[in-house]
Amino acid sequence: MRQLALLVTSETLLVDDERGRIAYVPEFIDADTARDWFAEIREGVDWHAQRRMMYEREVDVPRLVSSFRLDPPAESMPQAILDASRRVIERVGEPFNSVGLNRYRDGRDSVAPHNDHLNEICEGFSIALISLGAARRMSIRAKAGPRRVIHVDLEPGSLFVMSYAAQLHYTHAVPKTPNPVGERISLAFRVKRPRVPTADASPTGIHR
Ligand SMILES: O=C(O)CCC(=O)C(=O)O
Repeated sequence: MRQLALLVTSETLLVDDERGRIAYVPEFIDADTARDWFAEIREGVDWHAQRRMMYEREVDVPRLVSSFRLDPPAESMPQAILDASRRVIERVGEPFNSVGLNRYRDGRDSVAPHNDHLNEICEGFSIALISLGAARRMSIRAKAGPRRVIHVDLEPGSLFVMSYAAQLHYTHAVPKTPNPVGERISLAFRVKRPRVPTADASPTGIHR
């Protein structure tokens, strides 16, 4: 009972109503492990710079990204990500089968306000984020009234969990900051829909 009480008090509920549930768990991973995972993932992952269309112009995505499926995990996946996925699955109790990685090199890197692509994730399941490296601010905004804005500094080793319903009613963002800030890596765990065979499977398939 004592241990359960400690677990419950370590979780801060930022949102918990008919518009969804958003929870923040600082020190989910101890500081030494968070430091080791950051170093291993930074070095061991094949990071990509991406471009995307914005207002009819192609622009850089302001961060590096990568991703892995967990069903089953690729052999090239760093052990740290496997360990992190086990911890998150155990804590949240949901069958996360993919992890998206974001690497923010400095305060100019960011993610704009958005909700997750609901057509890619299984209905009803949460999105869980582990933060490593420098702390960065997450800004959460209700899409409709009553107006609600929440800012939370995502500390290294923390866990941040948003319910599926929260994706319908809130956006989340990691804004740019003019303050000097070190590198940050986030691991975003999702329950993705099963992969469907695409035209890419044909010998002359078109790659997107
Ligand atoms: O880096 C973060 O904590 C947020 C990442 C995010 O919003 C996303 O991957 O969709």
